[in-house]
Amino acid sequence: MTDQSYRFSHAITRKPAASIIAGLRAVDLGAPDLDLMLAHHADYVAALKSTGATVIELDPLAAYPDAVFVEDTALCLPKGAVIMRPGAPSRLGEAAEMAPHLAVLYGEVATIQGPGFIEGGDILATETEVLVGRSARTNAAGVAELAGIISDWGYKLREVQTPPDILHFKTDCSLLDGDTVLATERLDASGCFKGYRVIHTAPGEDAAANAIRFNDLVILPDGFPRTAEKLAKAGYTVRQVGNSECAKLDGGMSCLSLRFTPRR
Ligand code: CIR
Repeated sequence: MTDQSYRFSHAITRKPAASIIAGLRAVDLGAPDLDLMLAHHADYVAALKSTGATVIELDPLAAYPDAVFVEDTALCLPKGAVIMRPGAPSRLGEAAEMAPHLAVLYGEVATIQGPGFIEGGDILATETEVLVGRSARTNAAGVAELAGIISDWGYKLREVQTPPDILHFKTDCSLLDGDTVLATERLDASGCFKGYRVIHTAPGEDAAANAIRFNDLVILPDGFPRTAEKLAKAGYTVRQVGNSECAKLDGGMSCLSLRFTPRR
């Protein structure tokens, strides 16, 4: 077991634009407050940087209201990066915006050409496999195209199902270390984590599942004290970051960055 599924030299983030108020959401919980979101975003970037990683902070992209959620635009693996093809029509153009930034670091990048769709939020890369949840944003053709690309790099892809009414697979889970995941009970009940050690989010705290392990930290959205305590008891160093505004747009900790160690 290595630590390459959670030790990263780099992260890429993108500042939210004022157009974020037009971001996609399943349920309207009111407009996000841009100033508060910017403050939370700065805390998030500071947490990433505090681990010693290089964080590339991209400028806001006003033309794409959801562009702050950079995770959905690419999959970054040690052996290569793949530009995604978002299933949300308003987000399709975001992926091409990310390509040059990853090309600088990886040398060259692969691209999902379509006609399928796939978003990074549906992909959990563990030590041994790349789990991809089919969802309203990620279809069979998108998964198949990704499988073809990464199998050439020696990775094994396993297709699973994102639960209905859940935006992305990783809305409900995150990797804590090479073989441990944090997951909601409802996702774990689907059986997709057989063979992994699973820590459940505390009852009533499902939204805590969208966390990230980034180097020595587990970065958790603020407001889920019982899950934070569970993780601390399990030996993880937990950092909580405010997420109230991104949560209005169905976003969590993983959506806000691409995390990787490029090997060229
Ligand atoms: C969307 O619906 O696409 C955005 N409002 C939220 C994207 C969250 N991204 C993620 O979970 N990886």
